[in-house]
Amino acid sequence: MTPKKALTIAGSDCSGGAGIQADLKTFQERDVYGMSVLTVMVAMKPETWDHVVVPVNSEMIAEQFATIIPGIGADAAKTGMLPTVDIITQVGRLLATAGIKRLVIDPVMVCKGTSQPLFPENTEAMLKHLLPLATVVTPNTFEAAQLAGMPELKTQNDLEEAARRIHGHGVANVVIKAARIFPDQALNLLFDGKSFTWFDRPRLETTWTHGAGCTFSACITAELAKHGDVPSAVQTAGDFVHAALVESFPLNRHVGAVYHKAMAKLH
Ligand code: PXL
Repeated sequence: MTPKKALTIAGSDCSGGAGIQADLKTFQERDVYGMSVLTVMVAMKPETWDHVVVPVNSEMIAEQFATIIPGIGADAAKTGMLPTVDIITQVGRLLATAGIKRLVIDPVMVCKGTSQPLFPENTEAMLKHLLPLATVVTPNTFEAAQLAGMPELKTQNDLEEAARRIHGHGVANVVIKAARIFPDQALNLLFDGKSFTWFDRPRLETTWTHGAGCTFSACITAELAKHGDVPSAVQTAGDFVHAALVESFPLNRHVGAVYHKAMAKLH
């Protein structure tokens, strides 16, 4: 049987935990055929884990995209790290005419292990060029606050207000990941413009969380590629990341990654 196909438009995390590496591993685990458009390369200094970030040039982004749309076709797509306003704008224009029915925007603004947010003007560009096209947007609480124009999200009411504001930018479904702001719970909030659905899991005490966000949005993308509905995709992605976090492991003294194979091993 021909598998469903999913595309990630994202950066390379050469450490293997996040970025396109996480996305392709997750697509494989969820039984969809994975394809990629690389937007940026990220390397890390071994002593400090400071990130070195080199964007891919726009001609090559366009060539990769054309390979897939119209060259192959995709049942669903996601975006991850888009390093500049120009690249966000370009990817938005490419997606606007691509006719991809199921699109997940992961508004990556910061890498775990570094506190350096990507540029604030990127937030504006994402709101303008990407959110109106999206089936689902998956910010964490920091990203949600930026997108919503709120200083900080601390309560469930704050999260609902942020979801309402983000939904106002034209995205069909907002999923806010609140893994860190409540003491015992990892909550995900889904807002479809009408109702709020809360997904409640016990919070895991691990510092090896690298790749959790990319893996979550990739799993939603894979489930949508298989024509799953949005609430089921969010549920499966939460289960997938929870399992991957239970078996997360250190890569070195700076960082540890989620284990993408964990859910498959449970069955
Ligand atoms: O985890 C966010 C992230 C996304 N994409 C790439 C990254 C990182 C963090 O390191 O390198 C390519």
